[in-house]
Amino acid sequence: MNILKKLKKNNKVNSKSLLDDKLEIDGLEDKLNLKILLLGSGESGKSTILKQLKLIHKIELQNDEKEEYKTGLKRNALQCMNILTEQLSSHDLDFEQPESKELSRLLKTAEELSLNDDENHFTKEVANAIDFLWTKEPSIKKIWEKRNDFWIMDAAYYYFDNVLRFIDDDFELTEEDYVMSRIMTTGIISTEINVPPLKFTVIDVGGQRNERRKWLHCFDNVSALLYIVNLNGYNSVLFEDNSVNRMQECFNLFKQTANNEIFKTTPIFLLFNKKDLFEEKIRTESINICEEFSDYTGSGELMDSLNFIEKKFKSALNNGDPNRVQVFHIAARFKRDIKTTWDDVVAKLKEINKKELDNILKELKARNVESYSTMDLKA
Ligand SMILES: Nc1nc2c(ncn2[C@@H]2O[C@H](COP(=O)(O)OP(=O)(O)O)[C@@H](O)[C@H]2O)c(=O)[nH]1
Ligand SMILES: [Mg+2]
Repeated sequence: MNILKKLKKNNKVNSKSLLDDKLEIDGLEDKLNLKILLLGSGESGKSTILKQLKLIHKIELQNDEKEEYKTGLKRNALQCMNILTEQLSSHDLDFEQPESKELSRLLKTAEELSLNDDENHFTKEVANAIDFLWTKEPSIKKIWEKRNDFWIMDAAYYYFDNVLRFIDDDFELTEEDYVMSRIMTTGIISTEINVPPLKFTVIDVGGQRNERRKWLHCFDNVSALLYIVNLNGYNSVLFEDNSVNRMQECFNLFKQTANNEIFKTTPIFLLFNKKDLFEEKIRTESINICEEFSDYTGSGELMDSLNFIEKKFKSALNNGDPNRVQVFHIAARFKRDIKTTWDDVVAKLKEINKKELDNILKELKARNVESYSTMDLKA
């Protein structure tokens, strides 16, 4: 063999082994990436949890996203007030202030126009009308008290309380506005969160009935399931179907999802959300109003009610080891609740996967991958 041929051959071998090495390292790094699914019916709080995770991990909002959430808040306020005024007649109520009827027409027109084009129909007059109806129209107060009979967003009060701020010329989106703004999720949204040496891919999905057939596409290789329950739903109704109780829907969906064969050994974190609203609501209405909890005869106090609900959900699991379920009671609107829950989820996943993850780190170190040289699972 002449010298040139020999050199070529050696080069080929070297670049091939380099490529193999790179592929192996990529493969090992992939195994440090854990996929987490956020599941639950619509409005349980999946996207709110993701927003809080982004805030905790300092994933900055782009300017166009900020604008989207600002527009979202205005749409939320307008839609919610129109729902309240529409509900008056079916509850034998009528406006009591002379100007209210005209103001409610203005709001209807603004919403209709905003469905048809992208123009800003949320004017100062619109915001003032919402504020007037919310603070000065007695029939709106009365219908608000009956809000569990029909569908309305859980955070409607927030949009009304803050509506005048939304039309300030220098309106800046606060952290709380971002968390409370409701934009319905469609499709599958994947977000990377770095917790070195691990990387988490957190998947958020649309929760409404028509969105759920898309869920199957992300059921493979799941490291943990975060199932979110809207506690406040025990006496309210679904967006998709006003005749279905929100908690019942959420319970049935949990039964169906968590018992799926594919999740037989998957750790499940059961997050009972909107504890703030629940705490307030159970003072006047027992959880036994929900059919699934009709056998509840306890004291009606917070912990007693929560324990009962927790037991019901756990007993719905007839697949795999029930001890793989961890329960949390949270209000996702508060960052501290998500911070402690997330820390616990990460710690638990490290513990469960410790042996495998330690081995991968060892292999990466053995290959002299510098970024892992000082890392271990505890870091
Ligand atoms: N009061 C209160 N509202 C919450 C809480 N968590 C979420 N929300 C509100 O519930 C609504 C639906 O939440 P979202 O995360 O969009 O639900 P998803 O459909 O499961 O993604 C939003 O308006 C949130 O601001 C909570 O802990 N307390
Ligand atoms: Mg969502």
